[in-house]
Amino acid sequence: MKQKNVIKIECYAIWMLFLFFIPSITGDETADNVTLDSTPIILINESFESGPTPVGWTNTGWLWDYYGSPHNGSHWIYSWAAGDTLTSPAYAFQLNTTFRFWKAAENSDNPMDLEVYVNGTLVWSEYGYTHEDYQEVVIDLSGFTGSHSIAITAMTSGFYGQCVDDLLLVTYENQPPTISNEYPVDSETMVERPPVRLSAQINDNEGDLMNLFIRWRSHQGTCITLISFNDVGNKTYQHTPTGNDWIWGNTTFTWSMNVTDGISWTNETYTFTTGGSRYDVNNNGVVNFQDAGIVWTHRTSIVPYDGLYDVNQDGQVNFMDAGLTWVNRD
Ligand SMILES: [Ca+2]
Ligand SMILES: [Ca+2]
Ligand SMILES: [Ca+2]
Ligand SMILES: [Ca+2]
Repeated sequence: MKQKNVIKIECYAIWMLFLFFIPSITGDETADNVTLDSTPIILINESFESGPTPVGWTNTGWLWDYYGSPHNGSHWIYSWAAGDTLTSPAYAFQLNTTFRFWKAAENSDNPMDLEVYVNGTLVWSEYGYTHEDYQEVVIDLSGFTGSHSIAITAMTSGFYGQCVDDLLLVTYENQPPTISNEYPVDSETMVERPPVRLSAQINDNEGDLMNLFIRWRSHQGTCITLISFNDVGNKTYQHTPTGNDWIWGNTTFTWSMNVTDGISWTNETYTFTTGGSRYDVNNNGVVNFQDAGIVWTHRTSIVPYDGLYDVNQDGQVNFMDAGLTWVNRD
């Protein structure tokens, strides 16, 4: 078995001086653009190194705790063949994900290559490095959100290999968007018909751009998107209802705001009930012979949506609807 260099006293002394005189370097630069109340989530840390290959990982060729000295702690991983690949299981990347590790070449006369992939995309590489001392690699993965695996591929030359130690994968908890100040206010009654708007304010604490869908449940019971907004910021957004779909009197409408910041969804469902009567089909505030006549006129309607005249909601417009309208006149 090959022997590694022992602790270098001079490096240790320099490091201690560095810490003593420049304490500000201990700040965590990964948190630069994270709001203060974001919670860090450690996905991979030292406990990963309890090897052999942890459950869920795929390992072709890397060895555990075999050659060389660890950077820190008691374990590390070691590659001595070209193309050894270590692949993590999928982790949920939220905000400002950062992957760090320390690497060292076993022998400065034998250049090493190292590559890091996220879901098969090369995100970092270094070719021909020869440093026998451990050096830290910090990879900003903030461009990745969702479920991803990380792969580390080593390419070594000759008999010597390379060590990787102290893997650290950190992400920050995302705060989902919020929805507030809906109009019409949830459960409101006597709402004018059609309502002047369906609106609500959306907000994302981290300032993430959002995709928003304003939807409703149609009279046929189908969920329909009324309008959508892509890559928008904190503001009030609205749909303006028009047409017969929105002027039934004394009817409860169900609608929703569905918003995502690309990581989390927030969904709110609201109802409101219109004022007036179902039989006031011309929406003029009274139910009289005119309404009954309009319903009768539409009894064989084949227009795409004739639900307005289907006052008994049985799926067709016929003499019964006209009769009911007449019976219910003011
Ligand atoms: Ca370690
Ligand atoms: Ca967010
Ligand atoms: Ca009327
Ligand atoms: Ca009917």
